[in-house]
Amino acid sequence: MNQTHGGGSEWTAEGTPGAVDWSAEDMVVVSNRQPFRHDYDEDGEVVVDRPTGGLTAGLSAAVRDSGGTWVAWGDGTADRDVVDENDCVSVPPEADEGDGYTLRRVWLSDEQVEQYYEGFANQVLWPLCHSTMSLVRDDPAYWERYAEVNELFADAVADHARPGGVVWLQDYHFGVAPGLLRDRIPDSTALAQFWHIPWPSWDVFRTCPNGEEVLAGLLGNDLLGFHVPRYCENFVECVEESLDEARVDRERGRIVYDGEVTTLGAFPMGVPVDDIRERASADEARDAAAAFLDEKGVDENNKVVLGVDRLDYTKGIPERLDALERLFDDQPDLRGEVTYVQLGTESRSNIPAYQDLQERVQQRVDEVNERFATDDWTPVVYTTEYVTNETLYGLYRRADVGFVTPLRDGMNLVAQEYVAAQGDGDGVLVLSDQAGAFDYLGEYAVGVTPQDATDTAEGLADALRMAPPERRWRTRALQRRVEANDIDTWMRTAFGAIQAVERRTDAPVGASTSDAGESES
Ligand code: ADQ
Repeated sequence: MNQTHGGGSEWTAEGTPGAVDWSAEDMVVVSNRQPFRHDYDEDGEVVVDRPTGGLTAGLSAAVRDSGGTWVAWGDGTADRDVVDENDCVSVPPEADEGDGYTLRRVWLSDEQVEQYYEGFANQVLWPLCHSTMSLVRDDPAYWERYAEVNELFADAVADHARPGGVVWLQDYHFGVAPGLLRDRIPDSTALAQFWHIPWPSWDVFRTCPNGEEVLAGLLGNDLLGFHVPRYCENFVECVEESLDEARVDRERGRIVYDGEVTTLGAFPMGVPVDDIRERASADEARDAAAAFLDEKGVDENNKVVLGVDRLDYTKGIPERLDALERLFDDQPDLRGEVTYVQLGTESRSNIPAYQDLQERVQQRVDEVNERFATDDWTPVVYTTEYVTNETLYGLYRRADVGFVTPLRDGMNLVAQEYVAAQGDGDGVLVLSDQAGAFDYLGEYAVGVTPQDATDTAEGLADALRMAPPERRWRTRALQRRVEANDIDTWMRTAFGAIQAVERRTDAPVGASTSDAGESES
């Protein structure tokens, strides 16, 4: 049923990643969220929130080594009080001169946050790109603020971009900035962007308000990266349908628009595999997970099914609870034997769709527990509390099943973290066929269709009853995949492609251009 895709496509990044000399480039990384945030604590002291994710840590190291700058929204309560007259601060705070890098902060008003971030980015682009059109909420002010904030970022970036350097934008908050940057940075500066979420089909994207402007803006990039070839293909389809003047060269993975060339590529993002494996195998992680489960009243002999997500409607958490209910209905012998642990981090709580989701998850957890709980067994343990990385990695390691069932997901790093944390363990990954990660891991995971409670319940039962030899070979095969494509490989492949890209060439599409490149609209 479930096919795997991937390798060999015309959008697959070419070549093996080599050693990249970050110091050879002046790099400017641009993201909505900042890598370091300064806040006042209750005693009025400044405290620093540090990067924990693999991507932020990897990009931080690259910016540091290149002697570059990171540009991001300053959203901390003490952020304004620690920057210099150019809105810059050196991070990490304890770094000696030369060991840190510059963080340039962009300031947003409450209205800008509401209309750019919570508005166009998270109530238009996010639901559209995840093909949940019914959740799109538009307001003309959203686009105005989105364009305005992109302009603020473009101005800030222009202050730091250097000839021969690289500007690397992250994600869907910057659909306009690349087009603006074309005129504001030196021609010899490479301009690249990685789009972390799916790109939908034209049939969905055509409903995007100001969609044409977003496409044109993104074609300001010299290189535009997605996780999987399918998203590149969808993007090209949208360009062909929407921008008459654009010409597509599928063979070379390029689009020429407005006299400039944009190269597209699929760069599947990975996780810091070695680091996760080492930390998940440590006694501290095992003890932290045991203490967590003990505190929640989970019997140490029970099988544990683990979900780890931001509380986002794309992650399919209520649907997962439906499948669990189906499992306990259909397979009563598993009652009392299996505990489903769901970690959910609150996210975008000012947006009504997210408030609704939070309520719905709590309601479904309560319903499943009310139906099946006994005096000494609670089927679902659900918490929104913060857990340390030690506890998280320990839980990955302890869990018999990693339950990763998004309705749609650009990649999904949790699936890869779960596999990486297994070490010599043999936890089974149950994975949605709607996650980008499925293209790389679907062959050895237990694939499920997340909207289908029966299919998902059957997949979960298969995973729970799988014999140890099969568990082991599947785990080893999955581990080889995540090892071959860890975060370091992603950084080097993506950065290698940025360095190799043609910059601002006014090259016409050559004779090899496919006919499909001629727009029909
Ligand atoms: P996200 O939608 O945030 O990312 P994901 O890829 O799963 O989704 O990454 C989430 C990260 O946050 C993981 O590293 C995970 O460990 C951590 N996390 C989530 N919930 C947590 C919890 N409750 N406690 C502790 N840690 C938690 C977006 C796209 C994805 C894409 C990534 C990277 O939506 O499709 O994979 O960017 O490009």
